[in-house]
Formats: sequence, C-alpha cells, structure tokens
Amino acid sequence: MNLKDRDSLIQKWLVEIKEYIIEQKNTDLNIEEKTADNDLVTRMDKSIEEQLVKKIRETFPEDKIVGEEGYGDDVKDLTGTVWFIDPIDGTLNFVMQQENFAVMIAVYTEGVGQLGYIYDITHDKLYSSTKGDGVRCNGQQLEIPLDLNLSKGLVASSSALMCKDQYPAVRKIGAESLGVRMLGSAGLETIEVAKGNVSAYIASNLKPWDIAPGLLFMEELGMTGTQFDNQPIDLLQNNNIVFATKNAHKDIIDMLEK
Ligand code: 2AM
Ligand code: CA
Ligand code: CA
Ligand code: CA
Repeated sequence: MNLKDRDSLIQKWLVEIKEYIIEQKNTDLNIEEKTADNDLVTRMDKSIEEQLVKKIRETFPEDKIVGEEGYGDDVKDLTGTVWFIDPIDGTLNFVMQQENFAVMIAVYTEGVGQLGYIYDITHDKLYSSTKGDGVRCNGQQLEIPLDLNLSKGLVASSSALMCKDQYPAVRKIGAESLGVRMLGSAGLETIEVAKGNVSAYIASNLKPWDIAPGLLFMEELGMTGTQFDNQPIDLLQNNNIVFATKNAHKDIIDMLEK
C-alpha cells in the first residue's frame, strides 16, 4: 500500500478511535497505578492500543509494533516498517481534566519517519505528516515557524524537569527564555513547537512512542530534534530530548553542555 493510502486509512482509524473515546466518556475508567500515583493507566489506554494493534496486524501483518501498554512486539531494531503507538499521551490529564491528551501514531521504515499523527481529541485537531509534505492540522498546512533564538521565545518543559534538581541547566534555560509553559502531554507540547507557540520543548526520559511522530514533524518543519548531548534520537530507548527551532536548539545545547 502506498503512503497516501496508508495515510487515509490511519486517519480513518483515528476518527473511529475519537468516536470511541467520546462514546465512552462517562463510563468507569478502571484507573490503575503503574509505578507511582502520577503514573496511571486506564481501561481506555489499553483498549485503544489493543484496537489499533488489531487493525495493524490484520492489514499489515509484516510490520512491527512498539506500543506503550504491551500489545505490540518486542522490537530490537528498526529494520522494515515499525509502528509506534501511544494510545493516550497525557493519561494524567485524561483522568484529572478530561482534556489535553492526544492519541499518537507514527510509522517509520528502515528508521526513517514516513507518517506521524498527534490527535488532540477533545479539541478535534488532528495533526498529521506524510514525509515530504510538511505538517497539517485537519488537512490544513502549518506554516514554518520563525527561527527564534532561546531568548526571543517561550519554552515548554515537563514538571519532572522544572521541579527536580536532576538537570539544573534546564531551569537556567527556562530563565533565559521569555517564559516556561507546561501542558503534561509530550505530544501536545511538541505541537506547540510545531505551531511556533513555543520555540523549544525540553523533556527527560521520553519513550519512543512519545517522540516518534514529533520527530518527523520537526524534520518536516526545518526544526531540530536531538538528545541533550546533541546526539540523534534513538527510537529503541528512552531519550532526554530537545525539539526546537534551529537557533534555540543551538542556544539550549550550549547551555546543557556547560
Ligand atoms: P503518558 O501520559 O503517555 O504516560 C507528562 O509530562 C508527559 O510525560 C506525558 O506525555 C506522559 O506520557 C509522559 N511521561 C509519563 N511518565 C513519564 C516518565 N516517567 N518520564 C517521562 N515522561 C513521562
Ligand atoms: Ca503512561
Ligand atoms: Ca506518552
Ligand atoms: Ca500513554
């Protein structure tokens, strides 16, 4: 199946998932703690991943799947076609706010991003990218953001980085910017970078499914995504990441290296 047909099919699946989430809105979420009281999983995280994995296996039996909730495969390399699924990015927001979460999918072939999706469900905004075609919101092309320096823009980060002492340079970077913004969803924070609302997103310990669609978005918009040490992002492990305009990225890497 060519990329355009895959894109149409995935968009159709995502609309079905959105309708499922809306239909299930007032039902019991079966909230469980994973590793801590702010690391949750609900019946919906599991069910959405299970549904997507089933559709992918039926349609693309050769492909490999990396998913957060364990319905995918134990993927050891990025050869062939690999799907990344985060069924609900921002589960804590989903539970506490009933908004500000996203369903995320990415498709990579031989380690190269082909398709990426970040679906802000409650605001019905589907951000998508097909390699070479930029980034779209509900089909409408996003403009390439201005290439701002760190000091001329806002920065998004996570409460883990801003409230703990592990990377004190990140707080200095925040202080150097015009201001820090936090949403609690790696996907929606990446969208803020893609729209030019913030000029960087800095986060620690992100998993491949948190990063995969956004990394393609950065490439498509002429922006940069790397690890804190400026090494390429590794989609087989956890990464500390900087997604940013080219200029802000340079400023941030300099400060992280100090
Ligand atoms: P999740 O909701 O899919 O688990 C919250 O700041 C963001 O970080 C969300 O995108 C969340 O994804 C992700 N996240 C959850 N647990 C994390 C952890 N231990 N380290 C880093 N990011 C995490
Ligand atoms: Ca989670
Ligand atoms: Ca996530
Ligand atoms: Ca998740």
